[in-house]
Amino acid sequence: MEAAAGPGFGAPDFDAIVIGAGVTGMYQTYLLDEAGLRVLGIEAGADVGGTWYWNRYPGCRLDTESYAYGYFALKGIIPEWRWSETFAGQPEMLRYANYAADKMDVRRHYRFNTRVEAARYDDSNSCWQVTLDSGEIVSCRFLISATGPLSASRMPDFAGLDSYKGQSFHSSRWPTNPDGSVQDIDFAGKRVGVIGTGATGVQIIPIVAQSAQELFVFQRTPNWCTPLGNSPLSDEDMALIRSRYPTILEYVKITDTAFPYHRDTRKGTEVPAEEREAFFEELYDQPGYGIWLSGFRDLLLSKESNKFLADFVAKKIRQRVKDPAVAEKLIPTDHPFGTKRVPMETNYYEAYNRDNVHLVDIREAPIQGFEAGGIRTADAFYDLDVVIFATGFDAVTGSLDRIDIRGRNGLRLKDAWSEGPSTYLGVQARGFPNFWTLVGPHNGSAFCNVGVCGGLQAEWVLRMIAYMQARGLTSSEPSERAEQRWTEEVYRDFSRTLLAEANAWWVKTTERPDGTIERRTLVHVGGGPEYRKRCEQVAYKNYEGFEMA
Ligand code: N01
Repeated sequence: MEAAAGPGFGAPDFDAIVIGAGVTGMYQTYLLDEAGLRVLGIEAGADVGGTWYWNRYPGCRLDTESYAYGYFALKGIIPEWRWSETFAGQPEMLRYANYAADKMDVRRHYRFNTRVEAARYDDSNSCWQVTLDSGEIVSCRFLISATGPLSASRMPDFAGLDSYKGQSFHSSRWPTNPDGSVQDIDFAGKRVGVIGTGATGVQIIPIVAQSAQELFVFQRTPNWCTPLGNSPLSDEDMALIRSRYPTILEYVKITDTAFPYHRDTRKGTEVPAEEREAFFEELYDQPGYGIWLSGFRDLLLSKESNKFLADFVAKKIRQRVKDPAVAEKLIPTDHPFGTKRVPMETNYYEAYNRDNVHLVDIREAPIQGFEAGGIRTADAFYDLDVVIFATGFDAVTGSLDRIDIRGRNGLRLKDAWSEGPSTYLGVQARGFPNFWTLVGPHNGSAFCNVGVCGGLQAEWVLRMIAYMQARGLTSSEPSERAEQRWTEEVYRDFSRTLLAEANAWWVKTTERPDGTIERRTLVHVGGGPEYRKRCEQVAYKNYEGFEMA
């Protein structure tokens, strides 16, 4: 269908603009094109891949079972892919993303090396005017962000950083060669610092430890980490996986996070101690997220049940780390197990048994700043050749905040969400008509296996747009009431769980003037199936809660 022109404004340049060429954005672009819309994709990187394009640090890999991620069954785009490992490494993931782009033939819709700087909604014709960093302005009716929940890197503003003479960079901006290929930094003979011990740091540290002369890990908060258990996949394994794809897809659609695990039906508090331990041992030995996602059903609801598992994992850390003082520093004391993302590790704890690896507790002796030769903490100076910032991301809203998005009457999205996001179903916000956020704030696809949940969401958004087009509707935004109810529900669901006790990346933490900490979730934690059920109910009821005109 042709997008209608408004007064004083010709037909928009495009029906839809999709921001981002990661796994979700590419798929949305493909679906829109298939449906006959004129679609433009904008991507800051030089090519497709999103997360897998930007994160090229050593050790970077998927921690979802490869075969349960992405386009494996969505529209049957690439069932033929031959995964080499249970948890594929970043180079393979990037090849996979490129192969998917070829199969969907989406590159022709994209402008690469291009950033969206601003987007302004024009109420007079229900269109968006999108300003690119080239200065060009392109217009569209439907604006869809697929900017990723973990794409806006967070670089701490340490004093003296500019004066540091060594090499330093964020983990998601690994240095590249002039031809764009990733630099294979040789750490041999080098004194290396890694700041941050989240999922990224935990992947980098054991790899760099193998070759660095000295590795200093600057840890502010330890995390509960459990073994990834990666292994190669044989031809027989792959044949079996392929034959099971339909089942795998149906299964991940019904699990809370679209990972191939479901919770044990028992409560941890009801199971005798010996049986509990045996169960934990079994989970700990399994590859992947089982220990987090197949554990007792009250893991994230009961402090008592949670402590059983936390104590078990603490015991494992003490067994694996030889120096008891180091082991104690690696055991979290500030958050229950699984209330922050559990980093999946391969020889992470063993890295601390090496003579060249040193744990620096910057909670005890904070970093005071950088000097020409390295990092000064409250009690020592660390002479460093390279510093890797594994300091995470300005998550979920960060990538949107970096674009000047203005809705009706010039309302700035960043201002509208200054106290935390307010949305309906996590896909649209009042005052910002025709703007969809895929895998965005308060959206059930962000706390999920994004490869699957982002794809399912793109399909839902396509149906909503098709619904509008079939009826000649040119604008859609949530009603005040629908948005308020959804937002309250998201916060309420979150506050009922132990997740409300941790400063995970999916939480916006604000310190109030009286010193109390307020934690507001940035994601919907009610589970994928419940989320999609709600989205389908809304769709069935003619997009109830959206005001369409
Ligand atoms: O980031 P994080 P990440 N001074 O925010 C520390 C996904 N992912 O990049 O906890 C000193 O978890 C910070 O300390 P603290 C996955 O969803 C997936 O590691 O704030 N330290 C923390 O230790 C993951 O959860 C894979 O006290 C500072 C670390 O930096 C998400 O990305 C692999 C600091 C940041 O940890 C983010 O993980 C990797 C400062 N000023 C990532 N600021 C897969 O396997 C921050 N820190 C698919």
